[in-house]
Amino acid sequence: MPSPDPLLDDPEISALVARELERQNTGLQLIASENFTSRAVMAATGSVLTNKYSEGYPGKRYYGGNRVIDEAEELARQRARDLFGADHANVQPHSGANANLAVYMAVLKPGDTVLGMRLDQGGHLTHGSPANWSGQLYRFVSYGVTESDERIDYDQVAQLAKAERPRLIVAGATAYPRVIEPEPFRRIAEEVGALFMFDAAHVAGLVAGGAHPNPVPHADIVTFTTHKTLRGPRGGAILCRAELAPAIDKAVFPGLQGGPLEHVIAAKAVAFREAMAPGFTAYARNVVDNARALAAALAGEGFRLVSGGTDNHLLLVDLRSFDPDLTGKVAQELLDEAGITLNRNQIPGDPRSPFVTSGLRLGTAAVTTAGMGEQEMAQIASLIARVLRSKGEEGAAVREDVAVLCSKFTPYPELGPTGA
Ligand code: DSN
Repeated sequence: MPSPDPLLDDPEISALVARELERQNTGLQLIASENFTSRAVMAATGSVLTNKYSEGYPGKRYYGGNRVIDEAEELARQRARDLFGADHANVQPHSGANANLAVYMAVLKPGDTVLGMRLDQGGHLTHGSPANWSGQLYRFVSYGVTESDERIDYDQVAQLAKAERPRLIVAGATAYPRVIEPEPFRRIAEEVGALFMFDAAHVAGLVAGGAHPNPVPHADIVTFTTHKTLRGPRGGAILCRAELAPAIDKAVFPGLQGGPLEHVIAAKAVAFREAMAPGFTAYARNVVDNARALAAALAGEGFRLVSGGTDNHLLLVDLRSFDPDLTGKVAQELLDEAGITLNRNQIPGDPRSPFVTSGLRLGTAAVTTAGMGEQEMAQIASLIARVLRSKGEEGAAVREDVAVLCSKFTPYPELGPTGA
């Protein structure tokens, strides 16, 4: 007799899922790249679509039996095109990193010059870090933020572009709290005859909800992930101009990946539909309003905000004004003990290593999905300050207060112990 919840047949994994559900329901999830998906997204991810091999694309597969899968993937592609107003969508990349690699494979030759934002200024590993294949295969030249206002130095981008004549200019970031304007990048790319790629991994949901400018009309290629502000399943996608579509598709498959994850692609389609619903505009606006409120409250507690605040879903905190000896690593660990989950992050010009850091990165996408508003942001700032001011002494007491706060904003109150 099968059990009502099949995962219970595996006691070890079901116990771990139950513990993770408890952690997500009872703690503050402030990792800027995370969110809580809908149950519909999770249902598609856990569906029979996981059983099918479907190398190729709708209408052109290498295995039989793909009539239904073709319809599901075509629906995902259509919804992605409609959501962002793009000519072409490839929804197969397993991740944002794969999406970026596929673009580089499609439009570059090894050794080609590319401009990208430096990791320690807010960029991403795949924007040319020497530790990543992007920095090893291609000749990345990095731009950063100005010292004065810690915002993207568009003059530096223009100067580097003129001097280096890159084949591709990459915009986008993982730890940059301000709007990234696509137009200046477009103009610079046109001036030097470069292609322009916008990595919208972090802000895709803000773009979909109308809270941030849409890069699609300006960029030749836009990559994004589906699981951050967009609130879909874990994965990546690529949008591009029609003439680049054959090269992009060829780079994703057979260039980089094998069988696509059609259950995840169906879940991406679900998320795209959810992002087209009227409520998503209010969600995107609330994410930004909450980030601003959290930034203001943290400033009130004595933390310095990199660039003075935020325009998007994330904030970067410079801990040194609060406590010159407190590192990002220690702060992250103390807050983790108190049920407040976030990540340490280098700040521009950070004297400490990426493993230690002087900063913290916080995001409001998940807590906003859970229903929190500006009042709760003020409470969160005060809880964070209590933990760090007491050097963890008050961690246990704060853990209890966090649980009380989260009990009013539980993301998955209706799920059973194994998440089914
Ligand atoms: N790991 C993601 C983030 O946290 O921003 C980027 O890949």
